[in-house]
Amino acid sequence: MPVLTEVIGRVGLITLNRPQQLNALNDALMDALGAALLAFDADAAIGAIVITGGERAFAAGADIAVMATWTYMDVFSSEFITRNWETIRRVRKPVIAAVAGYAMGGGCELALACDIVVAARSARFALPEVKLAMLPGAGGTQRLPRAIGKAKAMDMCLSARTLDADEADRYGLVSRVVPDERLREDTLALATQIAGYSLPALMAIKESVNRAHESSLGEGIWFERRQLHARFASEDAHEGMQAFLDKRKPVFRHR
Ligand code: CO8
Repeated sequence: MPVLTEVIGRVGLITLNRPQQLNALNDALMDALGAALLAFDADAAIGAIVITGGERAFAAGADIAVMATWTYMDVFSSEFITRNWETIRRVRKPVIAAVAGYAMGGGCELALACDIVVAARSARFALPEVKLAMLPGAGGTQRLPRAIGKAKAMDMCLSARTLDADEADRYGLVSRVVPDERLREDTLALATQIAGYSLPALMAIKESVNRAHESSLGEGIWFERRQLHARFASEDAHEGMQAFLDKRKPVFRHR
């Protein structure tokens, strides 16, 4: 099985599972990942999703052994990237990457496609495609500059520079850094916390933050404002505010 799935409370955990190849992302793995993401996204019992790898590698990138013989027509006609990477963009629930070891090439891009990245101290991030005379083609040239700015992104893309966890944290590529032995526990605790909030609120927030990357500031502000107005149609929002005033824990109906 190229990915393993587990349900822990309201969290759907997906583990990339090609350890011998450092979780290199072949089509079978990406198809399985897409199917697992869509299944958790559709499951009312799940409020947040975690994607993780192994101790040595989150994922070392696209499977070079497979790609080496592909032609232009192979990738064009099979819709390489589009076919299974667009699935990740369709997921409406929060997705957290829990990264230990190598997150290289497509592995780094997979982390960048997640909403929150929790890095273990051992995490190493790089886009080394230039060494293969390739380019970061799973969103890397677009998401990385938006995450860390042009100067750092150009450095990583053009020189294949590797960032350790602290550098990645400082530059804004990751959300938090934790000791390796706490990666699973801390990420699950974070996901459990998030999964306890009102799901429509989480989805509206995710859509709004993502819109920041896809529109002008003016358009993004308008989108956010309409999302805010829509919150006033939500029972959960009224419950959340009333619970604050009553000094009690909110009981959300839509999780
Ligand atoms: N593809 C296929 N096999 C891989 C890959 C890979 N990306 N990375 C590692 N492996 C395999 C190795 O071939 C080796 O196999 P074997 O034991 O049969 O020889 C095994 O995994 C262990 O790897 P190493 O022996 O190399 O382990 P080291 O600890 O010495 O080195 C590194 C670890 C530094 C991560 C090294 O393996 C490495 O540099 N890997 C390649 C990293 C890379 O270049 N990634 C970018 C790939 S291109 C890409 O991602 C394009 C993105 C756009 C498309 C995304 C679509 C999914």
